[in-house]
Amino acid sequence: MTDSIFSAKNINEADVVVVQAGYEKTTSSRKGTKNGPKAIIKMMDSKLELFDRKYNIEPCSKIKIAQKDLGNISSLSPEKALLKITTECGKILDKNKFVFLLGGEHSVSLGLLQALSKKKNPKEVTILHIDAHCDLRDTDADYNDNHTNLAHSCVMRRAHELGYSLVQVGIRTYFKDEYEYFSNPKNNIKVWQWGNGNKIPSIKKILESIKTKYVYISIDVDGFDPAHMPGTGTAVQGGIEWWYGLELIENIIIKKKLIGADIMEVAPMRDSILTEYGAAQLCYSMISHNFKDKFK
Ligand SMILES: [Mn+2]
Repeated sequence: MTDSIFSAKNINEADVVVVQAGYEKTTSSRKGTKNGPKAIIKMMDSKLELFDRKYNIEPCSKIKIAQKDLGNISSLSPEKALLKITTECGKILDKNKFVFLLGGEHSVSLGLLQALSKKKNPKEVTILHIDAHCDLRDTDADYNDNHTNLAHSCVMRRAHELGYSLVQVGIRTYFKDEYEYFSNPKNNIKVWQWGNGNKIPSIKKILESIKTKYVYISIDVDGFDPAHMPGTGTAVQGGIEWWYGLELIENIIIKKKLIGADIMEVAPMRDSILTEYGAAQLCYSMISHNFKDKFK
């Protein structure tokens, strides 16, 4: 048998479960996020080096990593898909496993965030949200006649309503109502914008803007520059540089307490594996940082 990052035979013996939720219903531009999780898992299983050049070890030999596919859920309504993802993530959390969720459109994140909210008070948790977009719409009615409040563009608004604090990084486009929402001091949302005259913030500054000990990291791959992550639905120029992004994520995981994470909106392209390969690297290195105490 060839070596694999997925070193746990089943969920019961795992430290981490990588959950595939290839849900796609409400995306507005280029389609294909339903194929994201499978493509990322394939990279982790067959293309990524097992060896980590920061820790000089094969992390998967020390961390038991399992994966679970929620199957074809794109035929479900947004409400039913959310219930399914919340329930399935909840079952894994009940076994005291770390859940790493792969989407799918960004609305998928809400399932894990809802499941986690039953284990830990969201008021004690900050979501570090990497994205080109705020995803703070109340509904998608401004661009969708068949509107819903569970669209991918609404996910952080729903998470904020659950009580989570928000620190957004890489933001470079938003709708008027989103601007008004995050600008309202009462909502207490920190938005680190890219472009529009803003200097790239130091990682120290971003860390200081996270006021809680517990953190959840939600990555929309379009937060990164499209040079690094081209395969996504709504790419925007001028995003987060690759090594900066990796260093930011590493620092947050090492200095805070990570309770869950996700990578969303990978929509594989015909002629480039760059996006799913990058997402696989991010996923594996985030798991490694989080469980680095096992390397001693
Ligand atoms: Mn986005």
